[in-house]
Amino acid sequence: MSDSEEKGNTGFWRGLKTGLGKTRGRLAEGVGNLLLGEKVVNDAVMEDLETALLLTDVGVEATGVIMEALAGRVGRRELNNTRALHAALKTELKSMLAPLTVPLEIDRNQKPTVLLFVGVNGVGKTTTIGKLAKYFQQQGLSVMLAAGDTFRAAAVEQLQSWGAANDVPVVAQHKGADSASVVFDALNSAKARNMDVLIADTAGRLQAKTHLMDELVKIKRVMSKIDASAPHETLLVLDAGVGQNALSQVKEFHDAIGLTGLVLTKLDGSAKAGIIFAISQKFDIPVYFVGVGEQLEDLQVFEGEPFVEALLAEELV
Ligand SMILES: Nc1nc2c(ncn2[C@@H]2O[C@H](COP(=O)(O)OP(=O)(O)OP(=O)(O)O)[C@@H](O)[C@H]2O)c(=O)[nH]1
Ligand SMILES: [Mg+2]
Repeated sequence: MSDSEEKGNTGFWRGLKTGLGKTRGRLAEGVGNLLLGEKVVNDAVMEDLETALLLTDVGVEATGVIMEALAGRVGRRELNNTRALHAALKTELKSMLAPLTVPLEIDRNQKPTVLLFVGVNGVGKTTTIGKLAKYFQQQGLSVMLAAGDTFRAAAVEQLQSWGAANDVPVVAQHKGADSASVVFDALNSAKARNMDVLIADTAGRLQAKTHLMDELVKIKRVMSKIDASAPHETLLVLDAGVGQNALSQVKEFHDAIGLTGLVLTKLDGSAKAGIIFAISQKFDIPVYFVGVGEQLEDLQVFEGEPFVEALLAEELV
């Protein structure tokens, strides 16, 4: 993983460009047209662009905002041809993502900084935690994990074996244990061992009768008994493949427990990466990381500008 802004042939840029390939392909029909010579911008061009945005899940609201801004400039004759429209589209998309581009800061004086990971099942919480633990270790930070997903025995084992292989301590209990109690123990232990970062995994799915949000509220309450400022970040992991459904997930989790950041995974498998613009239109929550594949380096620090450049890159791969 790299937070380099450089383009060229860096792994960061290649990964982002490849990862966004499906969405770029779907956008290409409407957006690629803009690059075929310097044609006049007419209604058909604008309609193709609008359709391309909607097809990649930018959503009705954000598409409306983008199209209105562009149509205004076309009307004022500021955009004389399709190439100018393409450039204006880039600028518009970048400005939409600017508020979401905030680095995740770890305060080295706060020991531990607690990151609580939440999200529905299968979105990539545990995988992201593994990748991030490595990322923090590479920055010289000590990391501990809390196996707060006690729903499946395999979930506890997944984290434990990953921790053993990577020399990261994992606090866990048996399957079915109270996850708030696992997190409570982990926070006490992380404090006693003076760890820099504690990352808590949680279940995405529970037995029918237990309410996920109630459990998360309890986890937060228990943490705050040990450290009133914990958790320092509450991060929702979203699978980019679910499209518009991501919006209701953000709302539901944010209303219940208050989110401080988002991670958007599986962009590589999705042609719906436009969902990030819909998110930016509705919520003021930073996107800290994006997942563009299953390898360690495929979790990238999110930055709006290279994201848009990769999405609208002229060559297809
Ligand atoms: N292609 C791709 N796959 C990913 C990405 N992130 C995670 N995955 C895969 O998604 C699957 C589910 O990931 P997990 O990390 O187990 O998801 P989870 O949210 O912890 O799931 P539960 O524990 O069941 O709630 C795994 O096979 C991961 O390898 C990504 O960015 N790209
Ligand atoms: Mg998991």
